[in-house]
Amino acid sequence: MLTLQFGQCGNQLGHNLFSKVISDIECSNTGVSYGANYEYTESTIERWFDGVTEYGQHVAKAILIDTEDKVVNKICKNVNASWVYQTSNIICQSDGGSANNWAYGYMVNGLHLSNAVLNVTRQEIEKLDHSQGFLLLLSSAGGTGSGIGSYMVELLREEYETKPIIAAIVLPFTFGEVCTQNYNTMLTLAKFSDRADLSVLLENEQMHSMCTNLLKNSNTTLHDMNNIISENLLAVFQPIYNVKCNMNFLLSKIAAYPNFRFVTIKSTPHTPATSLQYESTHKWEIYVQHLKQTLRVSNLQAELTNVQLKAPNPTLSKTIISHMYSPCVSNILVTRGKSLKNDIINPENLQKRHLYPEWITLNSFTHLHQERRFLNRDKFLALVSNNSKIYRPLDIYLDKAWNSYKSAAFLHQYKQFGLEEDDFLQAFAKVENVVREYKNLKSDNGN
Ligand SMILES: Nc1nc2c(ncn2[C@@H]2O[C@H](COP(=O)(O)OP(=O)(O)OP(=O)(O)O)[C@@H](O)[C@H]2O)c(=O)[nH]1
Ligand SMILES: [Mg+2]
Repeated sequence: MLTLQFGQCGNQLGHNLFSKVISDIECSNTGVSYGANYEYTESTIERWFDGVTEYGQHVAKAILIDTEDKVVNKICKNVNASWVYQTSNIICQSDGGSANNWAYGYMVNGLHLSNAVLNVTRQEIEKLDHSQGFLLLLSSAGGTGSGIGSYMVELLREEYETKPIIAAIVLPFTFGEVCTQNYNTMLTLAKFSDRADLSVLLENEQMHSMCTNLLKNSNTTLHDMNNIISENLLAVFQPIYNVKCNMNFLLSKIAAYPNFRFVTIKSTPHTPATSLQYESTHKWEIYVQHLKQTLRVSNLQAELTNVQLKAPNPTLSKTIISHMYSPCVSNILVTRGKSLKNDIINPENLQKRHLYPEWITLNSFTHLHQERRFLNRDKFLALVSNNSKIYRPLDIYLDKAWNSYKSAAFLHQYKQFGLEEDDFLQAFAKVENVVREYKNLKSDNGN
């Protein structure tokens, strides 16, 4: 897998991700035999790294792209002894960024840097015998990640028609930050909706709430939020037992329908570092039930039903049976940790027909398991879900962007770099279409 990190967010997140990969394989209490752990470590290294330096550091299979060098310089300095980035894979100009402007990123900087990015990509792909595809990391709100990311996803799709492209797109807080973030998000989602095979949407607002509510972290930083995002991604991408679980396999299970290529990842348990030693581990069924609850249709009291912000609760999970669930195109449940005779993993709850529309016949549910402990936890579960709820955040950005567009706010900033009204209208139409498709999903029970 070749990772392309774009802009501040993509680069900081990528750095966090690779560091966590190393922490995962360096964990001493693996819960499995020497041989099983050896195999896990080997396939982890094969997936994320390419060779070692003369000092024995693993070299990340990654390309770093930015239009200002502050972040890239910082993360390259901050690499611990076990791994490094390849300096020739850093494509960075020191021009002060893309000014939170998708058009500047796409039309100017994308054009300017794309040849360099493609050349390094080609070299990397040639080196990697069975490269599985691309993982693109970016935020949709700034100018570089969103604009150059969008430019590159088009070029990569053209050049590598059949190679899987998975994007992890960080969505901004719905309030505040920068005023152009809604346009940038719209334009980015429109490009990725049909170029990437799969886009994992990661809402900063949700990550922030998880840090403050679940992890009791009152001074949440981007780094803390990246920790959760990386854990979500790695729970899915780290090796799985006994399955040829490459990107193509995952895509065939979760993104088999071209109109539905957006997913979220929910994971559990998340425990504050301070109470880790006191917290008892629940049975698997409690966690599976907890993840199912994240599929509940939220009502007006959104906070009450934002299950990700709560700890799994055995009594509650058992008593609540008849909720309305958001219709799902597909779900993948990944479980990591030991399954015991008196505590087996039964994913049946997520397999229930009522979660899926009648017309879904292909691979609606997949369960993947790995006995080896993940990041030193007894149990860790992630639910990759392609479900109707995804339309909600998209609708919010769409609405906000459309309101700005109607009053022509900030449009001149985009037009000065050659983006036309028609480009906006096409992007709106594409994202509206995605929203409509997800909104119209109906499950068997008519939800
Ligand atoms: N989760 C997370 N979000 C980030 C991080 N860095 C920035 N963001 C979010 O990303 C958005 C801003 O985009 P950046 O990635 O900073 O922008 P950029 O791609 O560098 O583009 P320009 O700076 O405009 O050239 C905002 O929504 C930030 O909240 C990070 O490390 N983690
Ligand atoms: Mg930047």
